[in-house]
Amino acid sequence: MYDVQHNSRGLVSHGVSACAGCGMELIMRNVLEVLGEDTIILIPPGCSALFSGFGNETALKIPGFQGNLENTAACAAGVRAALNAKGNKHTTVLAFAGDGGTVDIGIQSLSGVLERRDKVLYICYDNEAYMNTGIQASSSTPYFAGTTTTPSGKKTGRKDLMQIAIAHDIPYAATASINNLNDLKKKVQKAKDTDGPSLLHIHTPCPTGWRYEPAKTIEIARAAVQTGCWILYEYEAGKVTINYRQKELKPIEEYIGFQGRFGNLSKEQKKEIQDYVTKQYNKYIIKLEAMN
Ligand SMILES: Cc1ncc(C[n+]2csc(CCOP(=O)(O)OP(=O)(O)O)c2C)c(N)n1
Ligand code: SF4
Ligand SMILES: [Mg+2]
Repeated sequence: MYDVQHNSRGLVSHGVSACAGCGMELIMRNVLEVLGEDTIILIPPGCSALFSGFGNETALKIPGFQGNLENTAACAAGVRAALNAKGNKHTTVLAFAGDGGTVDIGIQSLSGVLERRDKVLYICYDNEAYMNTGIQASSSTPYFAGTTTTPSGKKTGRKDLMQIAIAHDIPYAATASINNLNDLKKKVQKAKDTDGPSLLHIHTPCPTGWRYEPAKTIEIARAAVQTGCWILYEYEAGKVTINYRQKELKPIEEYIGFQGRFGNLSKEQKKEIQDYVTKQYNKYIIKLEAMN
């Protein structure tokens, strides 16, 4: 039998056709390293389908199924129900979906899983657009980001997936970043051990869609946290913990300055985005603190 514990290549084979510097590939490798081989994965269309593969080829050494963009969570719930019927409580059922497949097209099936308390680990890797079909904006695309459907920058902010999940009062939900893999892995373990639905919302830099040098993926992820564009926190048994606080936010330029998707902004627009992010960040921290 394949011994993952003693094989550093883990449960994902090499030669996956993700772009160089893909944040999502790093997430997949690290998540499966924590979950281990007693896992069944559900993947919708999107860049993560590069792992489920095509025909009889797959990059994953665990069982899985590729469903539709709108029903990843429902498919996961079905697998869970089948396992439960067989008395299997130990296998982790993992839904691994992009932002488009989560906050837009699959939001209703996700809500159903959260409401029914199905024991499913749902991960949304958020690369902030529909990348696999040509970088169209999703409702997770941030304010002012350029995509093929928002060429002069998106005119609205992003949907708040975490607060939508928390509104269902699920046992565990957390944000994470590939800038801090230890924190990410701890959260994966907690989610795995949760008795009921759990959700991880992971910020996922994408060199192709965000238009930056592939070698800068981790730097960009770090800058998102340090500039207040991504907040690391968790909701556990009704209590909120903010996992990281930047004493003083870094200027937004240190995040958006590297990325072509913000490359057309004027000086005034950059000032506007700075004011927007600072205000949103401060408001959000107050809101999180008030939740306890
Ligand atoms: C209902 C439906 N609408 C549109 C598509 C076409 N489609 C396939 S993958 C994809 C992009 C999904 O974006 P996201 O979930 O953010 O994943 P990413 O590609 O960014 O990894 C789209 C729009 C589809 N498969 N099903
Ligand atoms: S488009 Fe982005 S998310 Fe998709 S494989 Fe390339 S880098 Fe990864
Ligand atoms: Mg996406």
